Amino acid sequence: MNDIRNNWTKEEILEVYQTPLLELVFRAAQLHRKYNKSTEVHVNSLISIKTGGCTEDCEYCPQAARYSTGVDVHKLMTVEQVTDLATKAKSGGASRVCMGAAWREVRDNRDFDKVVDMVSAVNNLGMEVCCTLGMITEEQAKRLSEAGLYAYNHNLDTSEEYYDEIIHTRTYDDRLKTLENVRNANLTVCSGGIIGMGESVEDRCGMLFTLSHLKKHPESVPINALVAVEGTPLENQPPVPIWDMVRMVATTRIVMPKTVVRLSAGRQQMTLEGQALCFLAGANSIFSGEKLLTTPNPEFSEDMEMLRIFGLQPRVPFQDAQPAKTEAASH
Ligand code: SAM
Ligand code: DTB
Ligand code: SF4
Repeated sequence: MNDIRNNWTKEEILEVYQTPLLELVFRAAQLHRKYNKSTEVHVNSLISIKTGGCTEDCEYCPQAARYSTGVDVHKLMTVEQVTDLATKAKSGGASRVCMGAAWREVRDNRDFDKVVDMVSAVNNLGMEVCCTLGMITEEQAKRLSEAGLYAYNHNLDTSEEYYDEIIHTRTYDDRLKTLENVRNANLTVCSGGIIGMGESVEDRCGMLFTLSHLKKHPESVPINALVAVEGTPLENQPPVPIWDMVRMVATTRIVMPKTVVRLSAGRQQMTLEGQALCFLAGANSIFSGEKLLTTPNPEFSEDMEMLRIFGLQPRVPFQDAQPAKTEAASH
């Protein structure tokens, strides 16, 4: 049977998720080796270019203005601040920088002009650049693409059915529209979600169902374990068991064999052994560096040591890029 499919049923995905654990890991590992260079890991670094004070109501998020989480609000960074941080990330071993802003959506204003400048500056360092700025129009996405943007992240977060329980200020269709705009601008699509928000196993599989039914699978799928931040409505959620993370990673790998599966938020709470199982199950990307957007994360040196122990190598940037976007890398 063809492994790359856009016609998975919800029942099939659930059956995969519920396969006995080690069988599931083995099957995912086989597909991972068939479609990807299994010794390589994409190392990405997050820069929170605009932090906190967000108008939106996403129950997991420490940056929503309506929750008191103690996050320091910062206006948009300068291009210099971003290039400095990106340069440090590059020397730490990162090949991609993901710039995140606590915005509902992109607006055509001076702040956006500045983000466009940040994108070209980081692209000129020879790094892949990703942005996550909330909802975006096709025209805005094209502008970023022309400045050298490589990927745009916009998560579905959860299933269509569970979505309204968590996010109250924009709809699932809004999210899908943004993903369509990103695709139409010829950017690569990064979209995944969070587990541990009280959703059912069916919801986790439902999210993978929607992602796998997009016209083209996202090039990368971040799987976040909820970081339960004090002050958010989800502060008392119990930690995600490592077995759930392994199952989610393996199921994502099987449903979308070629996609880059990113072990995203929640690694600070995971053991090395737990992460090793996730890599075996097909994870091939991480966020590295002491902070995610606002919460702690393993430092570059710790992660490089982890990869060394596992016999994995950080991947060099731009291997799958279009020629136009590789210029900076070849200089
Ligand atoms: N404001 C933009 C947006 O919402 O699209 C971009 C930044 S937002 C923080 C990016 C993603 O981070 C969210 O969609 C969510 O999946 C993830 N995220 C936010 N808070 C999280 C948390 N506490 N634990 C795990 N993931 C989280
Ligand atoms: C993604 O899926 N996870 C990252 C990135 N994309 C933007 C963000 C995780 C944020 C975790 C909570 C925080 O540090 O604020
Ligand atoms: Fe704002 Fe994004 Fe956080 Fe939602 S997830 S509150 S849009 S920063």
